[in-house]
Amino acid sequence: MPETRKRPTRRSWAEPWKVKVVEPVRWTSREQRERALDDAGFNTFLMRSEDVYIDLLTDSGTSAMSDYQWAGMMLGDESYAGSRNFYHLEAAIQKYYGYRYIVPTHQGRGAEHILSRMLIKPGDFVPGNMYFTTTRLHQELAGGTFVDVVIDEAHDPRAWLPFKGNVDLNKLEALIEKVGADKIPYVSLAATVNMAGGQPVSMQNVRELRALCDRYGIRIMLDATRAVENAYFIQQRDEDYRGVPVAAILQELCSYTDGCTMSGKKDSLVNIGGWLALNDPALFDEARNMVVVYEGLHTYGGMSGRDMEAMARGIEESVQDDHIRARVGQVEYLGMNLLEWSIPIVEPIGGHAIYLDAARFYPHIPQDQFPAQTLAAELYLDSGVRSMERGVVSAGRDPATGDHRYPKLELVRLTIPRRVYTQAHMDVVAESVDAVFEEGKKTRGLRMVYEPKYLRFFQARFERL
Ligand code: PM9
Repeated sequence: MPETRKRPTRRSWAEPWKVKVVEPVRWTSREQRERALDDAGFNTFLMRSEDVYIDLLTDSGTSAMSDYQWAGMMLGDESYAGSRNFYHLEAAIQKYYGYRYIVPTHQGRGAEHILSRMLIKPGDFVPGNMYFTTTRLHQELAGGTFVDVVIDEAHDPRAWLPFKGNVDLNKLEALIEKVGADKIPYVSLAATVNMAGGQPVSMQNVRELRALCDRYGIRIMLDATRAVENAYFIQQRDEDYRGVPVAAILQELCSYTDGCTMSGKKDSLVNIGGWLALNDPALFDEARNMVVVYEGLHTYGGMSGRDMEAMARGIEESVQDDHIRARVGQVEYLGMNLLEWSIPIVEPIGGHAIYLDAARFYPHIPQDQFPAQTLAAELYLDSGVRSMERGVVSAGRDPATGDHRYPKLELVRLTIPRRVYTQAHMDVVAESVDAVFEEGKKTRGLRMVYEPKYLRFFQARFERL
């Protein structure tokens, strides 16, 4: 062996699975993409997936299921009432999340709807660590007003904090003192915080939040959609949790809360499904009654038996340390590539997505000409990569004034589905983002030509200025 032989300086990790089934994706020409974007009114939600090459619109319902989950699909008990798969799902949630009572729903917003209708009265205030689109809308439809109590740094894409999703307890206490605890049905705690870039909350923060809420007799309802990813960040970033299994961290995190809403389409590795979990038997009774009105019987809540089985098995897989490490690791891989090329992204890198800072891509485009919507369109035109606007369009209008809400963050989300794409796909994405960044100054903004009443980002249409 030559003495000068060069050796790698790193030891790489790899995904804890191998591919058994593949789904072809289609490369398109620039002309095809221009036509597709035009037909979709410059809104990536209105595109046909056939026209997309690499789909980073969302990690919601887009995961690849394992052979163990697919095997479970064959064991679906499609009885109207009392399906055995419901009991498996209930047991998995009780075991890994630790809540006592489970109400299944068709997806996360079904659970948000029931929770909001049950607990929020007109005139109430719902504090939370940054808004999420569907969550806030259900709070508003129930007559509540969402109040942002996340730490200030969460609104700054450049602030580097290990737990940038934390609740600002001073802001929360000031709100309680101002409006009174009886006007606050619960604190809406997200882990991780999607709109801030997939940023986690620390265990210490949640513990202190519990103590504060106990002093005032206020409930904490967790949005557990990506709580496993949050638990992983706690393991990685908090000395006290080094070496503690993610499953144990998740249990502890949930133990400080009174219940959760859940979109199983994310952490739980399924294409559809969700739940509402509660510890209070009286609330459970009410939710169980309500679910039959809006979702389905309390032992299916809008899901088929096979979907519930896949979710029960997905939950078990989702809390495995090697799974979650590879999942977040892939997001990190893409983000590190972009940072190396000085592309402006939200830092630190979050759990489920890379967020491009559209404000720094296009400093010449004012926010009412939709820089992030523009960037998502340009990225698609360059390479067929589909992403999602998370800026002024997503923020919607203030129900009181009717004006656009102008969020501090004007972002485009490159959301990585779980167990779907390879490192090579991530390389293609990074190179396309770089090409679009280079073209920055030449890019023009958009005008909105159609705006639906609710959650406008899903269906609004735009034209180039
Ligand atoms: N999140 C996402 O792409 C899908 C719909 S919005 C584009 O990020 C949180 C934190 C979510 C979430 C959905 C829901 C609603 C609640 N909380 O989509 O109804 O990220 O299952 O969940 C989406 P469902």
